[in-house]
Amino acid sequence: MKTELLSRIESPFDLRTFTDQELQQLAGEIREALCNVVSTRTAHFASNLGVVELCIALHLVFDFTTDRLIWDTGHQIYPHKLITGRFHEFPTIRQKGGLMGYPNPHESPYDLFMTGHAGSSVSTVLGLKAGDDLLAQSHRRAVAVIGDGALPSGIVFEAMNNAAGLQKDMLVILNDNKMGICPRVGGLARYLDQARTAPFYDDIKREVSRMLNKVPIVGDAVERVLSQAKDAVKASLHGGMLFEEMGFRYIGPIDGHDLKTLREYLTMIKDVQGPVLLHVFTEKGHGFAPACEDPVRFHTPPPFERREDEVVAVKKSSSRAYTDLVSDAIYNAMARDSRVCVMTAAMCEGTKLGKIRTDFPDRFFDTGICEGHAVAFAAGMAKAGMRPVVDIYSTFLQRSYDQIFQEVALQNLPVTFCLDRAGVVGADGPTHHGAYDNTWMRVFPNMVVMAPGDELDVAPMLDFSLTYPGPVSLRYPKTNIEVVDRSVAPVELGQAEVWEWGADGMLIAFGTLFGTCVKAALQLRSEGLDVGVINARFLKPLDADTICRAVSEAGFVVTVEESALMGGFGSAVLETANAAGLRTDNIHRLGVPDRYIDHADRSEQLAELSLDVDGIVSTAIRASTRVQLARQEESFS
Ligand SMILES: Cc1ncc(C[n+]2csc(CCOP(=O)(O)OP(=O)(O)O)c2C)c(N)n1
Repeated sequence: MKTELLSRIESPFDLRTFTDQELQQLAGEIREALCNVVSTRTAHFASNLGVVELCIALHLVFDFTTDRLIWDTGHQIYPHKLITGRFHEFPTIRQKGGLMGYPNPHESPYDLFMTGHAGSSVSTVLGLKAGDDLLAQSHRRAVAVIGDGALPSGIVFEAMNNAAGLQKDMLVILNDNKMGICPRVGGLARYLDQARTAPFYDDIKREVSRMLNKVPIVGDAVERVLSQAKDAVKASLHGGMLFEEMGFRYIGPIDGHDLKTLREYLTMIKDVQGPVLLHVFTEKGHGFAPACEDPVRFHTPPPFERREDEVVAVKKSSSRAYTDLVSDAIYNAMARDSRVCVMTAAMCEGTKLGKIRTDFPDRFFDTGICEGHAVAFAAGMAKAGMRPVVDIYSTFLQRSYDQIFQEVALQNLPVTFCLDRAGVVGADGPTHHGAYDNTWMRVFPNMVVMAPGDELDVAPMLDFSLTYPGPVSLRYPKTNIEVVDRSVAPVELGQAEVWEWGADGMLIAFGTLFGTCVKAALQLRSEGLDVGVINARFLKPLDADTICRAVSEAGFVVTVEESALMGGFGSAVLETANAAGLRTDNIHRLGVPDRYIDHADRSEQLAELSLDVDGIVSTAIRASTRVQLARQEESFS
């Protein structure tokens, strides 16, 4: 791989020694480095290809050892990592012990926040600026780069409103590539589309660049350029100058792949007072034709083989995941019942709702990256008599916690929450684990909380949720489906399913680790311990009879969940046993402890948490040993 310049960069200051031609070469080398690594593993790709020039220009014009830079979401951070001293580690990205696929302050002072959720950059940059001002650090400039997909998030407008009110000196760069993961949707999308087509823009660009080239770009001249640009933009956007009206100075749009223009504009506006929005047009996948042609697929492609600028093969997986089953179950429910509709928050691809979008366009709703709105919107639909399914990753649903509480649970409305990626998620790491929903869902009165034990539970649970007269949360992890050999009991509210009883111990699984528990029980039996397994199915209402029987009759109980231990399923078992007056010292809980779990393969993470067969077996053996020692002590005394 040709990375002559890239390999010489130790800090972004090295860029300043490069000629214009070398900077162009550097952009090519960064794309080459991205292609080489991303082709070997699933990782963010097209978004990174699209910000190469913008990233170089930012580091040339600003000094981010003192100035502040936040890449919204953080999935487009790879070029930034490459030029902030992490080129040599880059091949380790998203692997256990290697670089994270998102900004990580533990890796570099150039990464300020560990993020992976969209929309918060403008708020944090405003906070940095306000803090710096109060701490006599006003010289520190503040920059947020936000995509047009993240822009409609409510929090962005909260922050812009606040920034305009405070009139803080800060720069928001709108990286407009017409895409979220899928093509952008909604009214703001249409608004931005107008800027692409407005013929008048060419004139503004010509005029602004003429002035930039002609006049010394300081003081009054800058003001003149900016106000002319503003008037021109106002006219071209049919009087709807959203950003200007909100109190931001709007500049652009400019070509985000033209390094010279980017540098000129950034240099011109970096010391402009008050909040400024620079509108930059980029192309998702720029510089790698297959990614430009299919940016949806190349947002996070599976490993692929390439020859030069061509993809010759993409590694395909034939296995089906829980996501596939849930999407099929929703599809079937929609086919049966015209009241069933589905909401996604810009994650149609990830939640595999594409066929539903095509076949039921009037009952498929993509709200954009607006989880809070999606939930309140579903509440309205439920109140109107529909049966909405909110299909959102567990981690992103956190954004809508208050709407789950007030608009849904408090009103006892029949909304089904499908929590995808609930559990550990592998290479995305701490920002993306769906590790907390057991805890936060179960605390709301009216909420039913359930999880399928295996493939056979999925459709019956989804169907159950659509007949239940209140809110239901259904969680499932990012993994391939599994079937546990058994005669399946029907899904009934608050009923667990007993695989087999065991006198020495019982493993109680909430979720798809049921199969792992069965394997562990079989291994324990082969080692002489009589261990049984329960597929809990419901965390709320918990099957108190079955759980209490296990706690009182078996020597020990191990609860197994892919979620935070604090307040989760195991806690519910402890609470139930305690309320029934049972002893609880024989209950052992496996799950996610009170710390963040680093990125790694999902299987590595499960092993680290003792949520694999070995971990469950050794926990059970330790529990059994304790029981035996206690019995011996009792017999001696
Ligand atoms: C709160 C939240 N919801 C959903 C996602 C999943 N997600 C990751 S990137 C992305 C698209 C972002 O689009 P945009 O901001 O335009 O950036 P681009 O990839 O186009 O550069 C989405 C929906 C997320 N990271 N955070």
